[in-house]
Amino acid sequence: MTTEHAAYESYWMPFTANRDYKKKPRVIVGAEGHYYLTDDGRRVYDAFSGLWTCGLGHCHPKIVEAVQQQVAKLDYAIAFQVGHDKVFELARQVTAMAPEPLNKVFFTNSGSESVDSALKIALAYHRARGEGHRTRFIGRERGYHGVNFGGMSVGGMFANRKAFGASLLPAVDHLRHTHDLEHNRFTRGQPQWGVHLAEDLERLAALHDASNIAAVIVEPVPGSSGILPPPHGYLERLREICDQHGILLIFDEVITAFGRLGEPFAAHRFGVTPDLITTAKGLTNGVIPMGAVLVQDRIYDALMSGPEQIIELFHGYTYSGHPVACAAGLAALSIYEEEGIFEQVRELEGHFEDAIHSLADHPKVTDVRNLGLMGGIDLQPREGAPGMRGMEIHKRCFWDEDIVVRHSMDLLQFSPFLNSRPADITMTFEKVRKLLDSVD
Ligand code: PXG
Repeated sequence: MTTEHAAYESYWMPFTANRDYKKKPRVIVGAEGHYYLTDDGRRVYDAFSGLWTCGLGHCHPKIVEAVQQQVAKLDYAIAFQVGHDKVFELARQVTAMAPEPLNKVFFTNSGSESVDSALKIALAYHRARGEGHRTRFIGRERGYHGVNFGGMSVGGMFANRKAFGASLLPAVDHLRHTHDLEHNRFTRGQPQWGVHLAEDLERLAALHDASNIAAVIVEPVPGSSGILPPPHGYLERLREICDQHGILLIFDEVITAFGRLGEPFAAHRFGVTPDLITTAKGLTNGVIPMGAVLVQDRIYDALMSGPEQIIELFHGYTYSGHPVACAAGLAALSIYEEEGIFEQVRELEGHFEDAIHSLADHPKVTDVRNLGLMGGIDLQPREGAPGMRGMEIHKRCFWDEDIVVRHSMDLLQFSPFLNSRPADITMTFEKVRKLLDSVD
């Protein structure tokens, strides 16, 4: 360790085991392409591309340049009742990339804010149409929709619900999740089994009466809770049921948008068009915090009523559409296109699938799942010490193998760069295998 222990004490780290971390901090001081540079002078390969954020690699020269120029030209512009050139251009480009008719976009600063904004837009939409009784939201078990109160309420992560369950939104229910090891263990890509689980929405629509339900929110492929590709036909069926009952369908694409599945949005990959899409992360390649909610025209139009001088949606953030974030976003979008990033992902997907499933035979591995460039490996938890095996692999990857591998308890998660070198994907899983062999 190159710095004094006391230097780490002031910072309360997010989603981190603070006391354990501060005993031996893992500190990054720079980044270059597919590598982090550590405070002890090592180059560490980033097998999680940030936190699903930096699919184009770190410090991409075009984004760096765009941000540098923008911050010197317009550092901030008042966001309410005044606009600036870059935000209109980014809105135009991001909606052009989205499926029709999602032609309107509301900007936020994170995935959590995108989710809470989308829920509020759903309520406002129904109210504007005279259906103010539609106040209930349906999420899904094992869903992750960020950490704000709306997102936590519709989310289905038990740790969040354990800590904050008593203070969540009241009118929320959850679909069953689609993960079933008995039927789907070691599935490559989307499972064949499980389309019938979409019928759970019919059950909840009957229970609560569909006319009280504002929206259903799901991640097309749940990420944080384990990379759970949807069964074939499942999202299509959710769409049908929502249409039958006038319920809005929200896809939370904070992870899946901007190429993770080889398409601009998961909606394209699955051929299912939601009413709203929430995004963040890849929108700016993680360079400047930014999120977005894309909505269908009819949702925006429904709210454009009443006196023209009155604010239609009482919602917004000081930093909505921040000019420097917009510059990063515009640069990122141009790279997705110019460098043929989505095609690269489609070409890499098969290699990634083979590489991650090469660990399926390991005795400490209980399941492997993948879709696009998203992958998860469940490890057999150590007897009486859940999460410890995953934590040890993460630490040993960082210290001994010069690679960042993300873990959540005993789940190892993989989010390779969208422009990965195939050899680096192979290397990632060779290193993980080596450590699986050597850890207890
Ligand atoms: N929705 C989804 C689907 C997400 O994955 C959020 C909302 C919240 O975004 P913000 O920007 O508020 O963090 C997320 C975030 C992991 C991991 O290890 C996943 C996220 C964040 C950090 C780690 O899978 N997703």
